[in-house]
Amino acid sequence: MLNLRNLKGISMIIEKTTANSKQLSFEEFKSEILNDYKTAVISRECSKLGRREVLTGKAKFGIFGDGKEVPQLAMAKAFKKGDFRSGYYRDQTFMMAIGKLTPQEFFAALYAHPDINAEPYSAGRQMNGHFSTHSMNDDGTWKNLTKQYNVSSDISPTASQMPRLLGLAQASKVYRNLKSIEDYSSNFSIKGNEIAWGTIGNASTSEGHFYETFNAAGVLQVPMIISVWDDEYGISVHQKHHTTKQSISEVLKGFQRDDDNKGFEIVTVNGWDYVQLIDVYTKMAKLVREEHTPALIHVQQLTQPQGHSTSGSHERYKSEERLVWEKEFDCNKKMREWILDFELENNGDILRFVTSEEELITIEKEAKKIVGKAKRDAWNAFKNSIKAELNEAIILIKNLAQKSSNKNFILKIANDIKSLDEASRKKIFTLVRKVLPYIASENSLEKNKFLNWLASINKINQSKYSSDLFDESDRGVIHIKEITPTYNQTKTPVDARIIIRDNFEAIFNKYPQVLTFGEDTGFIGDVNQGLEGLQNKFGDIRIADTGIREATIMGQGIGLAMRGLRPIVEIQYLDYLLYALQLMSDDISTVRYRTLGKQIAPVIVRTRGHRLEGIWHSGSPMGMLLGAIRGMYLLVPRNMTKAAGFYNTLLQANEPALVIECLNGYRLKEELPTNLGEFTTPIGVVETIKEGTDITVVSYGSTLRIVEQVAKDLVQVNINIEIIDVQSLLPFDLNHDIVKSLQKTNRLLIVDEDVPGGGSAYILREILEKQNGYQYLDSSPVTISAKEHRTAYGTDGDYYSKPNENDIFEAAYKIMSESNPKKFPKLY
Ligand SMILES: Cc1ncc(C[n+]2csc(CCOP(=O)(O)OP(=O)(O)O)c2C)c(N)n1
Ligand SMILES: [Mg+2]
Repeated sequence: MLNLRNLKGISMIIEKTTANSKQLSFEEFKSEILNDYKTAVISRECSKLGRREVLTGKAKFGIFGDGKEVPQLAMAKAFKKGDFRSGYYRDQTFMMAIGKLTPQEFFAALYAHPDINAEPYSAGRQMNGHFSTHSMNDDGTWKNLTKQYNVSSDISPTASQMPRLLGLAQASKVYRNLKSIEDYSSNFSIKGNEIAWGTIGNASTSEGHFYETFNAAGVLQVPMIISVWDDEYGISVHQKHHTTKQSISEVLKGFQRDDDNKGFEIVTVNGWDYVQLIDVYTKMAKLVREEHTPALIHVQQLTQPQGHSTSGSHERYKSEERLVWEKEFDCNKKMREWILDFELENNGDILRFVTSEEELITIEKEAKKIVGKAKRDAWNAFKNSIKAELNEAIILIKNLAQKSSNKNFILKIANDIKSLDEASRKKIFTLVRKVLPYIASENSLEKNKFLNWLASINKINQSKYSSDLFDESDRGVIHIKEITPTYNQTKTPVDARIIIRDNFEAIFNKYPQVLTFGEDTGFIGDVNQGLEGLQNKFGDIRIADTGIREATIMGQGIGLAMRGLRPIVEIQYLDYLLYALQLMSDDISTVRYRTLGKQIAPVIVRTRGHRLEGIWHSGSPMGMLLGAIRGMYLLVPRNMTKAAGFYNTLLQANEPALVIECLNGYRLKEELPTNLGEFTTPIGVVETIKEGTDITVVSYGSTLRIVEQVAKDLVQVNINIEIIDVQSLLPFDLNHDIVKSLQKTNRLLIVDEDVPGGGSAYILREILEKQNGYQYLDSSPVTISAKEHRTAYGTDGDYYSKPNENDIFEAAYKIMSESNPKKFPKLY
């Protein structure tokens, strides 16, 4: 038995290390401490060498975890399999401590090695320090996340890891409390015992995302522990410019739970105090895991021995005094001192971790060796993978040169390639492709060989940098077959919102993993009653109200989806999606891409927009969305049956999408289908809703109803338009049906209620450039859009702001008038 005397926290180390509650021998205890120290030293050595690799030009940029090692060792001890981390770029020591980052992987990331086996976080797509683990098997099925450590893929925008953290934590709550999901949950949760661990820098707590997440977590009471790594700076800017009272834990005191109110458990601890850290982390983890109370651990007095990143030096902005203090309070140094000073009395003996400093020096030397070798191995692996391409290129180009009248020019290129000393595909292929003009008019077997090789290597290499934006397998959502709605013989027109509602009811019965939440979503069943009565039927976990906080509503969706649930996130109006758009753009749209398909977040975002009357509640900012959310599908159903069909399609696959219902369509009448929950609207497929011969009119959403009306007026003047509903802006008309219509009509009019050059410009480019539509046009293509400003309020404001029936009629007429002025004399 050990006599622990007054060493607070040590008992916690022992408790953790002896999960089966057997007493830890001093030898085991000692080896754990020394092993931790070794991890800290290896991590530091990686940071130091990493910085050198950047400064000598072998890597582009480096951001490291030096100065944050010791608290991460403590966090790793409390982190269990099944848990999730959502953190930021400082966490390399944590990753090493849980066994998910080797020094070689550290350097592979620094060099941007585009091979998932060498760089398992993003296959070189993200800068170093952006970590992740693999949630998906290669066949698209989920791994058993309860049996592994889980790290949700990091992103660079500071604090953007916070909203997602809320969802990761909420998933435990759902899995613990939702009985109907028990059969489904085995890959994702064991009774909701998993903690979601957040990490964030002190300066980044100034972001709205942080405060919004904090408040929402307090409201929801989810198992979340946020660690703030506080080094008093955010790049060069001192705490006094970031945080009221210069202390985030001080500021957040009102969130502290007490006897009367639930809230947060908030603690502070010094980041160099290994013993205290372990004490705090172990206690907090126990509390949060058992009680689902969120916690904040404010880890203070951390340092940045090498400054913020490789982009600058902290000597420029830190005082001499601060720099001296940072040296003194370096957490690794403090841990080293603690190890050397440690003495424990045991039945009259004095137990120590080391007999002399030499033992630590040996560990430090060994760490240097390990890291040095890892660096060399990572560089060689990276370089060799490219070298093979370089060698192939030289052989092919030399052979080619022998058969070319431009032999000398081509041989010079081969020599230039040979003399490249750095591993860079850019450098190799920039030169390789310069051969092309020299051989353009020549023919030889060697030329064919070269061109074939170039085509195939281009394809392989392009995929290294571009694959996995969407699910490219046959499980992708675009492969879900259309099932048309079926109807009773007796027609039953209903308010269209009934179709949405009854279809959701079918969905909730069919999929136990589906849940929906948003502002006014739960109790009243959304502002348009598309979920009316469903909370009563399915409970307030699956159909829930939230606070007014779009970013964290989206974050809930992301985190829940990453843990196997299928959230339908409701954003009340399209106009307010902007609050959440950053996360759709930075997180949802990139997650599959940035992890090479190893993580997914198949969030379905449900919102409503387009056509009401006013600056807000009538927006249709498609150009903005098209630019921001490549990586999600963007679906614009013209009615509620189509919308319901999209939800049914999306739930059969694992990809994220935004569905925009028409705000003015809920009270219009539609037929109620009988195969609710089953019929599908195919994705990436347009629908011709009226055939015609004179002009192909392409539109989507609410404007279609106006176009359909105008079509009748145009018939009166002998103009017969064909109307195509795009339905799906991303992806766009995969079968190229629009160009088939153009082959018939030879004229194109695009009607869109986005600003000029927004959605309409996108549609035009798809048709003219991608579908080669320009070659079938007899008239100049025309786009009609809204005005450049937002929609003025009221009916007249709408008339003068958005494309109206006269605008559309006159635009169609003008196209015909220009080609046949006799038959269609000018209106104006
Ligand atoms: C939204 C956003 N704004 C700015 C940046 C640029 N940036 C990167 S790190 C950083 C400072 C972060 O400081 P802190 O949160 O204290 O973390 P530390 O680096 O000190 O650990 C800034 C401003 C960013 N990545 N994201
Ligand atoms: Mg900081």
